[in-house]
Amino acid sequence: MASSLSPPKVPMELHVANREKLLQSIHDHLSEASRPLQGFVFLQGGDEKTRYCTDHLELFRQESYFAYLFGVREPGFHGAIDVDTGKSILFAPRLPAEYAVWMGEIKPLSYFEKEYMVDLVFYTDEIAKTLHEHSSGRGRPLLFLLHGLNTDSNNYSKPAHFEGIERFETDLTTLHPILTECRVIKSELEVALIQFANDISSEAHVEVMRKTRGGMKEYQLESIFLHHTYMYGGCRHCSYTCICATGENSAVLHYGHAAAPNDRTLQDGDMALFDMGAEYHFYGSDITCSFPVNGKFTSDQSLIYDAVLSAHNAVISSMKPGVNWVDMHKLAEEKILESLMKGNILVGNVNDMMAERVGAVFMPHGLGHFLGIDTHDPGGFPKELKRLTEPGLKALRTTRELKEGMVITVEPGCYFIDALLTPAMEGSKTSKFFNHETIARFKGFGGVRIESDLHVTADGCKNMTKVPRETWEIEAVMAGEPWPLNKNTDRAS
Ligand SMILES: [Mn+2]
Repeated sequence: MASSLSPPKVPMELHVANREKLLQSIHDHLSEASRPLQGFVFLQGGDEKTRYCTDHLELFRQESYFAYLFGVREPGFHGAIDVDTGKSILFAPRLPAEYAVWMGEIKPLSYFEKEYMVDLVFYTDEIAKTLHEHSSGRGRPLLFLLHGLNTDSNNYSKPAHFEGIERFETDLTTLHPILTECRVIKSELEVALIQFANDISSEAHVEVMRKTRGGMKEYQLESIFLHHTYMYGGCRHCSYTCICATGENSAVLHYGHAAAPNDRTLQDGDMALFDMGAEYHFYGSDITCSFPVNGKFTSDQSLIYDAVLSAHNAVISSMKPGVNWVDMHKLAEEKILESLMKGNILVGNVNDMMAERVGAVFMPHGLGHFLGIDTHDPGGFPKELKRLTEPGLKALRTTRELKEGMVITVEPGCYFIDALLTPAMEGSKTSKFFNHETIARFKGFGGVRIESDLHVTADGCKNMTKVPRETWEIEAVMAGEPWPLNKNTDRAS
């Protein structure tokens, strides 16, 4: 199948607006602290890397905070925003004449000024001089540098460095929390890019579903996804490494890495769990579809799938500004536990199970995370919020209340992971909840995850992901029905 989509024009106004938003937030912060509205926000873009000791250049992807503010695709840049005047300045690397021989045209500074809609462009060897000349205050100019913790990776962003920085005052604490918070609430232009990444990725997921057959290799489905999103969406990058897990691999949460490279042969009767999302102009998508490899759900597969779908749908129906994400995680757990009770996998009382954290045995990961320029977009834990410590809840990437303009994934899952099931089934407080006989049937089942990307609106949320979700929709699409389904086959309408 070809595609109904084509890559949209990228509006650089998006980054102008991002800079204006940051400037306003910094002004508010400085005014509140009775500090002068002076100095420069100063960031260093990413640098190109070679493969180990070789001259093989790895494909460059811009650092995310720099991408947010400037949208610059090329490596080796620095960028400044004058806090006083709001003027934006880019610093481009001065390329050697040889560059034109091997890499192509050396673009003039005026090109970057126009392309990235900034006020001024200089070379990176002119940073100190330029900032001194444009500084409005007396004494050494102040630089607001980016330094702070990424609460998902536990890594720190590296503050900018350049020759002559010792002739400036530096502030390492103000910028990071403010800029991170700017990224949490998406503008309409940002949402449009995330929507395109969702549209092309949704279409690619459907294409993968249609082509899945027993006997294929997992990487062949990965390849179909990559081809579709690149061929028709111009998406050169994915938001993350594709997880193409089938059979018991679907219980390996981050399957697909170099040591587990999507290389299993699909068997008739397997469940597939495909977690794949394309990125378009830095903005990503994060989508998981689970379905039977042979296109027909068995009753056990429907039982687990519908348990997860009921959690997915219940959360989406409850989401709106003011709702706390921990409550949404618990709602998802409750729905899954209720379904597993109905399916005779668990016995007892859901509240008692919740108190013993039985939900985390089946869903050890968090319900979802912010999505934007990073798959795990930052801002989940502003400094007043702490991570929780209980099983399952401790894996949450945010415990915040929802706000209008957030984009967050909803990705409940139910997995049969021996490393979690065995101790829970043997534990003195939890053993009684498990129907040991029924559970034996699910050994090697793997797991199900259903993941959509949600945009929080003024009074609810909008699902940006458009893939078949009901079991009958999946079966129809895998049997060759068009997607979206025709009205007469769409039982929901
Ligand atoms: Mn995700």
